[in-house]
Order: sequence, then structure tokens, then C-alpha cells
Amino acid sequence: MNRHSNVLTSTSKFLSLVLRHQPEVIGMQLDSEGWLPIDELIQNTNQHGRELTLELLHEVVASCAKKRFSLSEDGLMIRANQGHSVPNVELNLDCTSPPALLYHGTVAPFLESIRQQGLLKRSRNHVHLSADIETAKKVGARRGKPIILTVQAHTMHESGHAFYLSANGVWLTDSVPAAFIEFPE
Ligand code: HQG
Repeated sequence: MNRHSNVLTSTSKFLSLVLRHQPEVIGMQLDSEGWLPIDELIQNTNQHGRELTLELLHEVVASCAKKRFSLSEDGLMIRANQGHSVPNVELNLDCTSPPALLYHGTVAPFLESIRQQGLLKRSRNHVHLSADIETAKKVGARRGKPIILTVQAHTMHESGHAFYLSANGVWLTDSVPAAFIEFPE
């Protein structure tokens, strides 16, 4: 990796930290839908000793393959599309009817607990599911050898569970009861 791509990656990680988990590290608070004003974000970031320009921020947003961030229509605000742990952030996504099946990548040590409790959101505000197996594999591989769980999303939706589709294509729901999960043999 060259120096500039290192800067992009490190800035993306920093923006994920601020916009999903700990805006207080630069003395800020997300609004109720998770947005921060970009001018204040840049100012506070520089005041806390990290270099950030509008140009770099736009480049990170545009170059992020996972489209982690969105700008507001007027271009003045930024938020993370999913992955939050900050409490009381309501993304106000529309409830959407999910495809028949969705997938979740995890690892073997969690399986027994998932069989008993279903999928829980743990530190984040939602359980994260993907429409394709490849993405679920990558998510699971962050923790070890990935194990793919199949979620009967359509049936779950029919029985009253709400699903939301984030701006970057991640399916979100509150929890997945074990009855809707197919475990690999
Ligand atoms: C597991 C990344 C035991 C769950 C990814 C997962 C994703 C349980 C972990 C996004 C459990 C939570 C989210 C239960 C769930 N017992 N373990 N009852 N229920 N788990 O990181 O889905 O790169 O909060 O299987 O790509 O891994 O950050 O969620 O292993 O989209 O943009 O508890 O984060 O996106 O872990 O990943 P996480 P996740 P970014």
C-alpha cells in the first residue's frame, strides 16, 4: 500500500469510530439520525490533532468500497450508513420486505450461544445480515474461519419482524430468533 492509501484507510477507520461509536473523542454528539455537520467535524478533528480536509473527507466517502458513509443532500452533513453502537441513533430507514433468505457470517465459538439465544445485536444497534453468501463469508472471516448461517428472512418478516436496508446494502433487524436460523451440519 502506498502512503496515500494508508491515509485513506486510517481516515476511514477514524470516521467509523466517530460516526458509529465515539463522537466524544472529538468532543461531538451525533444528532438523532446519526448526522454530524461536516465543517464542525473537520474543525474538531484538526483541533484534536488529526489532519482532515474537506477534500480528504470527500475522497474517503467516494473511495470506500463498502460505501460506509453518506452525505446529506445539501452536502453539509455526513453519517455512517450502518454499524452504530451510539445509543439513541435512529437512522429512520424505511421498513423493507427482505428476500427469502439472508446470511450471517460468524465463527464456531459463538454457535452454541446463537443456537440458544438466536442472533443478538450485542454492542451494535442492529443485527447485520447480507443478501449474498460471499459478503457473509468476509464478515465472519474477520474473526476466524467463517461459518455461514442462513436466515429465513421472508418467513421472519411475515411473522412480524421489521427489516431495514441500509444505504450501502446491509440488511438490519433487531434480533433473529433461533427458530429462523439454519445452521450448517
Ligand atoms: C455474534 C462490519 C454469541 C455475531 C461487517 C458476530 C458487518 C453472537 C458478533 C458489520 C450472538 C457481533 C457487523 C449470540 C450474535 N451469541 N455470539 N447470541 N449473536 N453473535 O461486529 O455482524 O467493516 O457487532 O455472529 O462487515 O460481525 O465495520 O457484528 O460475530 O457489516 O463496515 O456476535 O461490521 O462492517 O459482532 O459485523 P459485530 P458483525 P464494517
